[in-house]
Amino acid sequence: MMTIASIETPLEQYNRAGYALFQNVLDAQLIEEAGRHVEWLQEKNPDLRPEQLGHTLVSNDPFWIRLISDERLLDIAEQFIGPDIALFASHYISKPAFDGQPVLWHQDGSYWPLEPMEVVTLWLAVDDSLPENGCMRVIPGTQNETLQKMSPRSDVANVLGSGIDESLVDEFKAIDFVLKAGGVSVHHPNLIHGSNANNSPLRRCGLTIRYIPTTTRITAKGAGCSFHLRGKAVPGINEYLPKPKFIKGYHMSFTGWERYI
Ligand SMILES: O=C(O)CCC(=O)C(=O)O
Repeated sequence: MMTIASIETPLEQYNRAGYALFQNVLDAQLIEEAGRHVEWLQEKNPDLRPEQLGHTLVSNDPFWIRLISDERLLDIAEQFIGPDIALFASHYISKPAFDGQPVLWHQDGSYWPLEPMEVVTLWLAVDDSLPENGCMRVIPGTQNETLQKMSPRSDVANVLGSGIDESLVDEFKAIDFVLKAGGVSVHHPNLIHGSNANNSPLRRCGLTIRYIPTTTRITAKGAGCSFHLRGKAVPGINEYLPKPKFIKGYHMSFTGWERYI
């Protein structure tokens, strides 16, 4: 008897396990620019730890908008949230060599003022991301659990300053997201996930990008950086920011900056 192997689509895997992985999404030149962007941001913001580059820095940064608007990333987001897409938030979490802070176990949706909680995260590997340098780890299947309250945590230096009650986390079930630079992972807002400290000689930088369908309302002013990126906006749901204009000598130069003047 012949058996036909069934191959899950990324969406089927996401619905079953809460995540999907895509290798070789962005090309080496754009990833090199993203790596240079992180260094440029660090120079401009010496008071911020490199795990904290995001939020207010995004809206006036043409390269950032160019990167998160890349059609290859939007094509992935569209598989999970449909064709009408906006940005809610984006952060680089760049863990320096030997000194990268952990992200404690958490559920993203517990932090977010979104109604309904329809949102998908794409996590773009700017560096190779491995267990040694603190890659993302997830507990598969926990996307079906309800959102818990996150508790403040200062017993260990960590990126979020908070996390989920660890008695709710079955760490034996954790899997590592191993990605080459240019690869992308996708995860659900209820999925329990985190990452270990980086004590290795290799930087581990990832860019989190939170995409929402244009039917999702951002309910707190100033909570994100909302740009309309693809498809139709829904009148009365969100106000979207205008794309920033490139200013030579002020912004980081990048391939295609001419499209932002
Ligand atoms: O970059 C990391 O280590 C964690 C990322 C994360 O928690 C997220 O994207 O929600």
